[in-house]
Amino acid sequence: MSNFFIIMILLLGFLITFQIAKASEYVSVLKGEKKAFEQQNRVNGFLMIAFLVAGLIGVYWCNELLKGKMLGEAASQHGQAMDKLLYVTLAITGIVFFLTQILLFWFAYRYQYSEKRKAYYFPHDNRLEVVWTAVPVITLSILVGFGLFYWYQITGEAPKEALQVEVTGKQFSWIFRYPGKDDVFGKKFYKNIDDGKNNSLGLIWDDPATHDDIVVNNEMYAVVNRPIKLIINSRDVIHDVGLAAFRMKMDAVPGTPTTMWFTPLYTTEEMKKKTNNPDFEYEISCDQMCGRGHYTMRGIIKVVTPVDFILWKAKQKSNYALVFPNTETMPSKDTTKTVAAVADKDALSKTSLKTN
Ligand SMILES: [Cu+2]
Repeated sequence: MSNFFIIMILLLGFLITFQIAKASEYVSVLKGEKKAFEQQNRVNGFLMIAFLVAGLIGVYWCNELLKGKMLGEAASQHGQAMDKLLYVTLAITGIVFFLTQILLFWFAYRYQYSEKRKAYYFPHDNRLEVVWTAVPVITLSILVGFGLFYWYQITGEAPKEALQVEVTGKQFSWIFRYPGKDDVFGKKFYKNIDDGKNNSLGLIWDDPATHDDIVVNNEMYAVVNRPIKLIINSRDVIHDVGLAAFRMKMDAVPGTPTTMWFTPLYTTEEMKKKTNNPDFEYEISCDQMCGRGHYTMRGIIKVVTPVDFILWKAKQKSNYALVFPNTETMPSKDTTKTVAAVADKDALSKTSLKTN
């Protein structure tokens, strides 16, 4: 029904515009072509200025409306660098925007038709062409260059001391895995995934390196001022790890692990004070429409002090210990490496091969 009304309104609008155009045509016949043409020119000139002023007021209004509603200060080193880049880009494009828009509409008004003026014939100038091509090319190349520099940094090699966390998206939640004391992620295989048997990642229990792996749902722990490297996977469809407060974002693609690393600058507690919001939490959102429950894919990242992190980790039981409560859980480091070397690379997930 509402579609019908929309179509009717559009049709009516079209008819009205058509009738007005027709009426103004009759008026011009009555008044004489020349006079009508001059009047139309004046009206158009005035409309140009009106549009410019209304547009600039609109820009100011939007700015006032959204002031303070933007994300707060970036909470990672990379995020702060990227914010700076964004502000520089906004400043440059902003200046160009105001200059070109004001000139565009002002010229259209100022140089409207006049009997007393003859247009200066100016068809082409090579120097001008070079200038207005080269200046944007150089400016944009510099901006894109900086963007690429930061991109390669966050997707590149993480510092040695980085905390490694495997993030797996699934419909519709996040699974986080920490390597245990051996600092090695045990092998996994997607056909082993069995939520009923408490093996949401498909860990291979024959690989001793899996025995101390800690698997937690929807709440991840990170250490303040320590780089953290995320190894990102998906169990089903494409998801996207969105970390707005850290200005980070990376697709979670089934079968193709992606990585990114960053350094959190403030603990969750510090952010609560900074933002004046006692309920503040670092959020991990799914930034890729992934199905019916997409909006529920909200995870939490707790950024804590190194001591709190050790305490938290000590309290966690390994996934293996949850599945086999009566078995010894700590494999020695040597066995882990042997198994990793012998493992069949095709059948096993490549993620687990990435140790450091
Ligand atoms: Cu998702």
